[in-house]
Amino acid sequence: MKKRTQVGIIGAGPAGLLLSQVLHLNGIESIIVERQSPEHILGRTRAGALEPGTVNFLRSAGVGERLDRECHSHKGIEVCFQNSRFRLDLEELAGDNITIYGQTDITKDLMSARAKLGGEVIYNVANTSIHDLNADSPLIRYTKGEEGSEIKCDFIAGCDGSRGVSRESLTEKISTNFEYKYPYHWLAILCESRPVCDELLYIHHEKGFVLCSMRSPSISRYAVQCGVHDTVEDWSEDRIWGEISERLPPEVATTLDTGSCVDKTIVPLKSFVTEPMNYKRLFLAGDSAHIVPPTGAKGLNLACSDVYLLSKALVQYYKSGKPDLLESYSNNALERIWKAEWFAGWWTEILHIDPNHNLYKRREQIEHLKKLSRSHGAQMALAESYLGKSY
Ligand code: RFL
Ligand code: PHB
Repeated sequence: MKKRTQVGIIGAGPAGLLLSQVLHLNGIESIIVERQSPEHILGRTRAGALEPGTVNFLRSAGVGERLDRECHSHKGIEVCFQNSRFRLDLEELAGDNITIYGQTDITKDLMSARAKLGGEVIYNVANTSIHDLNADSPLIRYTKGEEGSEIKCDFIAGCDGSRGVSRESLTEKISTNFEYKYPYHWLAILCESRPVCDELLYIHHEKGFVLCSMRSPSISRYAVQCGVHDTVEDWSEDRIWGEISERLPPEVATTLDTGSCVDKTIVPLKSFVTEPMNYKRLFLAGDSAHIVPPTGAKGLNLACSDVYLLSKALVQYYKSGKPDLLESYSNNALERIWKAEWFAGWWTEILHIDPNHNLYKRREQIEHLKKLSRSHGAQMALAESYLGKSY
């Protein structure tokens, strides 16, 4: 089958769906091709913490209604190390809140918004490939079942995440990849239990980092630092609760509600950026162009800010014929991306235990955390980065 569209989008994660939605609201047509089924995509537990700018953008894209009704707004975060605990009042330090609303719910809302407006999303495709990038109308080819198809496009948006095909097409042409792998992973769990804290809790502990988060008053989200060779099978529920309990401050551990885990995933921690993010008529957005370690909660927020910039550039091009925002897309997006990469890497490294560190380096981490606990200036800088305000 042969099709024609203005913007061909590869990937129906948050970046691809949001781009297609915003383009539609501006009168630009698109078709999304997606490797997985909608059920598979909605079965992935991922991000949860949204910056104020992301929430506003989602509202403007017409998917804010359920978010506003069901989200949890946090005015602060807490940090624990050794025997101390301090709170960063985000509202007082940087004038805003962090919003907790799961990526699964955002994706669900975007899928139904696209369906309501007649958006074309082709799920369960295989063998996606990109062709004719040097021509005026590049092609996306794919197969669905036995049938091979192609979509002729004005532009291709590569929103196919960290394991897609778009980045490879770009790397082959011009891009440079920057990568750093951290010497530890996360065991991330979602469980049916009361959260231990009303706000997010980031814990530096000599046995390893723990993050306590939540999705609702009866669903908790935890991330536990584990080894790079650990598998999900190494972590029984008894072991998970034992480790979390040991790493929590004693007064919090006594309130730990140990429900059953509905999802358990090992998450490698990696920083990655590809530069530039476009070649001719192919533009990358989201995890296809960059990966941040999840400690800073920046991945989904960056995917949304890429889509904000790319949709603005495409709208300008179709409304006025001017290509300047498309030409500056990569530089504009990378400004924000590198700031978020730096923040996510820094926050990761002061909170986790590096197995290769000597005692001096560990002592240095404690001094850093002490400074954060006492210095208003240091707290303000952290709050601004955390809320995505210093960009
Ligand atoms: P996605 O979500 O990976 O979607 C890409 C889509 O492309 C499809 N695809 C293809 N389709 C067609 N042909 C191909 N060849 C294809 N190859 C791939 C895939 O099936 C998929 O559906 O990328 P996108 O849209 O860029 O969104 C990025 C976010 O998913 C990611 O950055 C966040 O989840 C990262 N992240 C967090 N971000 C935050 O902002 N706040 C957080 O609190 C946060 N916590 C997290 C996270 C990521 C985590 N994991 C599991 C990596 C917590 C965790 C544990
Ligand atoms: C989450 O709830 O998934 C979450 C929250 C904060 C983070 C990372 C992940 O820093």
